[in-house]
Amino acid sequence: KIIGKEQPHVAAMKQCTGEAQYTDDIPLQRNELYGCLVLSTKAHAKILSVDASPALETVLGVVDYVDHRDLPSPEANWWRAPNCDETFFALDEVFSAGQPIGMVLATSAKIAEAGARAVRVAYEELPAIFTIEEAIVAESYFDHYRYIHDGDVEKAFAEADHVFEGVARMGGQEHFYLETNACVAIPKPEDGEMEIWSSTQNPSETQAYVSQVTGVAANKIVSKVKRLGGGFGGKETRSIQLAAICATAANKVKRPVRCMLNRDEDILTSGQRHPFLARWKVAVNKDGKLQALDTDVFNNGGWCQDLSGAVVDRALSHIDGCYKWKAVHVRGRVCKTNTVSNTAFRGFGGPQGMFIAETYMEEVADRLGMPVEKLREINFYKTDEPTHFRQELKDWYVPLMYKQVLEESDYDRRKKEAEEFNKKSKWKKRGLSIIPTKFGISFTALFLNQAGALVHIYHDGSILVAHGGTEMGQGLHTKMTMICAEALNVPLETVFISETATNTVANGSSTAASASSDLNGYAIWNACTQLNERLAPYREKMGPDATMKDIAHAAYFDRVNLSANGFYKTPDVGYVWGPNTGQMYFYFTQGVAAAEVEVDTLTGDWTCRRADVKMDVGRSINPAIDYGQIEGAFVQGLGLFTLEESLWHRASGQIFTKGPGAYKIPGFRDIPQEFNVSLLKDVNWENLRTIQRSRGVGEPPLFMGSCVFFAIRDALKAARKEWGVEEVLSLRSPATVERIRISCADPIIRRAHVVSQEGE
Ligand code: LUZ
Ligand code: MOS
Repeated sequence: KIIGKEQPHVAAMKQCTGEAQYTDDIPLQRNELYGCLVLSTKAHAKILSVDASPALETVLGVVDYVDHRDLPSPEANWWRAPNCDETFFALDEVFSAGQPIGMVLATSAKIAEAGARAVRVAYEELPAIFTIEEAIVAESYFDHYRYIHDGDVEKAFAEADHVFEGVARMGGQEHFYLETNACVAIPKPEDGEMEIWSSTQNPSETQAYVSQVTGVAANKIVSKVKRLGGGFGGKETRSIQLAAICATAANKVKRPVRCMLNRDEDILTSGQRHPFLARWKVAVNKDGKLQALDTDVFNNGGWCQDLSGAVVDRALSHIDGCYKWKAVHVRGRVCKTNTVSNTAFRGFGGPQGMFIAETYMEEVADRLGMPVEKLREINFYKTDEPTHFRQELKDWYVPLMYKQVLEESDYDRRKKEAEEFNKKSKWKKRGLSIIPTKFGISFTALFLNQAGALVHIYHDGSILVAHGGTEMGQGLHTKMTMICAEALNVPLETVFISETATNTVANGSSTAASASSDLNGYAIWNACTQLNERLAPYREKMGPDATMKDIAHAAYFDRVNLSANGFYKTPDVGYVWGPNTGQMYFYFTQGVAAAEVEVDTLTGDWTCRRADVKMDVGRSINPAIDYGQIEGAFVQGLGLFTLEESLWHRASGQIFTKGPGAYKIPGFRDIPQEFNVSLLKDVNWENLRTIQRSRGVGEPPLFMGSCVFFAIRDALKAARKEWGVEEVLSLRSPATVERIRISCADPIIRRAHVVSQEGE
């Protein structure tokens, strides 16, 4: 029995020692050139002229300049189905700073960079907008409008005791994977073949667009990745921009082209998590029972759509939090602005939807004068109750985990202690919060819920597995190796996964949506089932002591096919927007987290004294990996809601926070001082039909980090009470030290007269 064991990440040692190979570690190719992007420096402008001659004529070592004119056709420039509303290379207008215009090719990275700087671009600036608020005023939206409507909303509002309104606002997040986007495009001598190595979550879409920009059919393009140094959604689609540009360049000069973005370039060009704004209206009764929710949700898509529509869709489906409503009407729009194109980021709108939910829960509780912990508890869904998109909650353990976390974290006692502390402490305030989560597992685009695998047994008994998923540190290959080893009943060490490549497994989906263990795991399982059928006669004949080497050897000499192709598609799912029918998600991964913070109200600085996280990940395939995912996601969520803030120069539209100097990701000091993580045990998952009844784990814990934000809000309420401020606190995310300091509302800050310039 291998599945379910704590097993170290198969590449852990290699990654620690530096032995592990990433895209830019591929040895220098013969004749290779290095590329450097020429990027728009304007947020919105007409391009009057681009003059590459200073680069080509004065910088020694510059070989060529590549732009849209080097594509096989004008159509080849347009990408990102189904909207195809963006170009790989800018034409005569740029819509965002950081939009690629061209690429300079040179004999070294340094020379390419000097060459890119020498390219002269003349612009005529046009008006630009950056924020959601500006887009709403200008009615600048993409052509994507979706809603979920369930129950009689008008009636529920008319009959409820109270109607409360508010605005929830949260900022985006830079992915800040350790490995920036990187690519090596290697043209082959014959038939236009090309090999493309790209640090991508999406080798198949990379292949498709490399095929498009080189004008060669997909069967001659091989897209590969061994591992990524982190993706987090940032390489679900955006990596293709660089890959297609490198491929265009390599195709033009018929030489290998390499480019690995530096941190500035990566942040300037690759997009972030979507900022969100929601105008919510809640009908609630005196007893705290939620009645109806009516909300307009907006996200900032940036200059082109990318995945923004799907992101706002997922927010709409998570805006109920974990709470039962009589009636819901929520509407989602994507704002078109002149920022970089925002994209998938771990959670994909789910955390934003649930942040809106917990924001209205907090403010409704304050207005009712009820503890928010109580408001949450009395409104939890019960088992089998349907969500607003009419999916019954099976194997529903949020209420149970809520009780367990309250008990295990000694929540009530610590809450009382914090209140005592706050009475005695004037400038330091403590706060606690407990937050539930449910995260729907499945791509909302039905066709993406499929995966393939290829399993070879060599007749020395060793096994090579290929599947459609990419390894980005999350441990997918570890889990897949375990599944294969158990399915074939062989030792773990005899199973190997080398890389993800489009010539072994075709038509894969991006490694995303927390579904890759489910999807690829079953594809591998299905391939192994076929092999087991073929090997059964040998196993029977040779007895239980026969090794795979013995068995495979015998089968090989009997001319048995020792390779199998497996496939899996998620059953049952298929939601229809509008009529609100069909199943949206295969299941929900669930969790509850509690946190305690202490805030220094004079500086806005704070520390998380303790956090307790419990997740229902079903029967884990590998608890060691899952603990790592939960801890990592929690801290990444903590960063999202409290530390990380992207800032833009208003005049130029350029991102100011281009690196670790200006953009703060969590460090060691930001990890909770006491951090307790546990998995839900001793329940049945009767309805789960995944491998061993495990649940996807990649994204669901991220929202749990928000309990630190809401604990800060709790501490701020104590701080404001000190000064007699009764007004309900509308705290936007991220709760940076500046925002915390301002929200303390003490006489010092009131004298400072801080006025928000953010256009609230
Ligand atoms: N990507 C996507 C995702 O294309 N569709 C989704 O529903 C999704 N969900 C989570 C993360 N990535
Ligand atoms: Mo993702 S946000 O599952 O790439």
